[in-house]
Amino acid sequence: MQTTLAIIKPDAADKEDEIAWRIQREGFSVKMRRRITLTKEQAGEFYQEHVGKPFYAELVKFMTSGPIVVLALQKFHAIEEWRKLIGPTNSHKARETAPESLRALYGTDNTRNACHGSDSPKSADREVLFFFGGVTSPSVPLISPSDAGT
Ligand code: DGI
Repeated sequence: MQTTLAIIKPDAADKEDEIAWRIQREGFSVKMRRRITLTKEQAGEFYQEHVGKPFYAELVKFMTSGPIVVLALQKFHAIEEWRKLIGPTNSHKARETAPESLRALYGTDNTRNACHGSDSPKSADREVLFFFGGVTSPSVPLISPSDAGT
């Protein structure tokens, strides 16, 4: 089993129920869930690898524009499987190449792209720690697949 960090971004947070249903159908377990609004500092730290890139300011502005839903998802090959489910970064491209992907269905463009997924085991560890303080944190309730939408 592998754990990945998923985010339902501000443009799709109101579609959480639909996305949670899809998450369940695709066989992921929701280990942890938080609904939060990021500060500029938090968003900047989360996306620190993109500091200095031309889209960085727009990215931070978007990610702080409303609540997000953060999920720790578990499945065999969760990192790759979740990346496949969300589709390519650019939602325009997702609609062309992966029309059933979450970014195709719920995203708009290259910035407003509905979902995030860790891209490697190292970033999954860092990102789960960033939002949940570690996968075994006793302070966060565990959610089973059967109530993932709640
Ligand atoms: O792992 P991804 O989210 O697919 O992509 P990433 O880690 O390379 O970039 C993080 C986010 O930054 C991505 O979801 C949207 C934004 N981004 C990446 N590349 C571009 C971009 N935004 C714009 N406007 N243009 C880009 O080229």
